[in-house]
Amino acid sequence: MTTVNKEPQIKDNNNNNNNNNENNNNNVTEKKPTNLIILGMAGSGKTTLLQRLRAHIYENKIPGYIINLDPAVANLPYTPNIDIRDTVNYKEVMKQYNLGPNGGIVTSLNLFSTKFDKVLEILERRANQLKYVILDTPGQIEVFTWSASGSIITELMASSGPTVLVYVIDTPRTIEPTTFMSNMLYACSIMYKSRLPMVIAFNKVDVTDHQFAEEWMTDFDSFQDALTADPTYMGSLTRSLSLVLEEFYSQLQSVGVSAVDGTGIDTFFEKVDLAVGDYYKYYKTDLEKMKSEQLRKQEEQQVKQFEKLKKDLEDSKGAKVVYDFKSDPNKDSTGSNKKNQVYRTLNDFDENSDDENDDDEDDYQDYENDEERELDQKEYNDLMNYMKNNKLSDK
Ligand SMILES: Nc1nc2c(ncn2[C@@H]2O[C@H](COP(=O)(O)OP(=O)(O)OP(=O)(O)O)[C@@H](O)[C@H]2O)c(=O)[nH]1
Ligand SMILES: [Mg+2]
Repeated sequence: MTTVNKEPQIKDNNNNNNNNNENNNNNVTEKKPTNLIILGMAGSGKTTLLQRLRAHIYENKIPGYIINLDPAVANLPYTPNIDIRDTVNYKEVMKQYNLGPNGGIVTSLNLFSTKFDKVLEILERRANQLKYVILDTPGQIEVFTWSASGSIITELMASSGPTVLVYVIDTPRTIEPTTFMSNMLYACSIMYKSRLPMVIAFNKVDVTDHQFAEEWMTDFDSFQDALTADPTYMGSLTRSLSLVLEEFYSQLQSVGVSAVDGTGIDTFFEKVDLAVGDYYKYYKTDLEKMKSEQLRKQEEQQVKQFEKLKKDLEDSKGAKVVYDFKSDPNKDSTGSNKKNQVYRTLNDFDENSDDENDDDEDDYQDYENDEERELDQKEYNDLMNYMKNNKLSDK
C-alpha cells in the first residue's frame, strides 16, 4: 500500500511553483475569485483550452489558480497548482480495488473529494489574491457530472464563490443537427442538475467556424430548416426538443474559441463575466434558498422528534425512556412494527420474549444503573433547553 494514499494529503504546488500569483500584488482583487469548471465530451479540448486560458491570464498578469481533477491524464501541458495525481494514484486504485478504467477514475475522485475541504482551505487563504480558479475534469464527462464526488466538488465550489460551468464542444464534430442537439441536451441536463450558470465554448473554430451553431441557437427556423435537410430527422420529437432548448439557450452564454490558436479568448472572458453576473443575480439566491430549505426541513424534523420524545416521557410517568436518534422519525411510536419506532418506553419490551420477528432489541438499550438514566435525562433536558432557546418549543 505504498502508492494509494489512503489518507490523501493535498499538495499545493504553488509553494514550489514560481508562478505569477505571488508577483502580482497590484492585481489583488477584493472580490472572491471566479471558479471555472471545465466540462465536455472526451477529446473536446478541455485540457488544451485550460492551457490556453492559463496562458492568457498569466500573460495579462491576472492571478489564477489551476486544479487538475483528471486522475487518469498521462501528461499535462501545464503544471497545475493542485493536481489530483499528487494525492491519488489512479493505476494503484484500479489494482487495489480491482476496478476497470472508469471505476478507477470514479474511486480516485471519491478519495480526493473526501479531502476537498483542504483544497477549499487553500483557496480560502488565497481568495484575496486570485481572480480565477480553473478546474479541469476527467475525459469521461459522466464520471464527473453523474458521480457523487463530482456533485460534492461542484457544490462546494459553488458555495465558496461565483462558479461558472464551461461546457466545451468539439465544433467540427457537432455540425450535424442531431449531434448538435444531443450535445446541447447534455449541456442542458448538466445545467439543470447543477443549477449553475454556463458558458458554452465552441472549440476548434480554427477548423470549423461556429457561426452555424450561433444561428441554430438564435433562429428557431434555421435549425428546423437544417433538420428538414437531415435524412435522420425524427419529426415531432426533435421539434419539441428544440422548443425546450430555446428556453435553455436564452439562459446561457456562448462563444467560439480555438484552444490552439487563441481565437475568441478575450470574448470568452467577457462571457464569463456575464455568467458571473447571472450567478449573483439568479443562481446564488437559488442556491441559498435551497440550502436554507434543507436546513429548515432538518430543524422541522428535529422538532418533531423532540416533541415525540417529550410526549413519551410524559406518558411514561417516570418509566425509563430510550431515545433512538437513528430511527426513522416518520414512523409512529405506537405502531405494531416496533422496529420502525422512533423511541418507546421500556415498558413496551417483553424482555423474556422469544419473538423471532422482534429482531430489533439490540437497537434499544436498557439502563444499567441510575447514572446512565440520569445521563439520558440530562441529554433530554439539554435538548429541551436547545428548543426553548431557539424558540422551537413554547415550554
Ligand atoms: N484544431 C484544434 N485542435 C484542438 C483544439 N483544442 C484541442 N484540440 C485537439 O483535440 C485533441 C483533444 O484535446 P484535449 O485538450 O486533450 O481534450 P480533452 O477534452 O481534455 O480530452 P480528454 O481529457 O481526454 O477528454 C488534441 O489532439 C488537441 O490537440 C483546437 O482549438 N483546435
Ligand atoms: Mg483532458
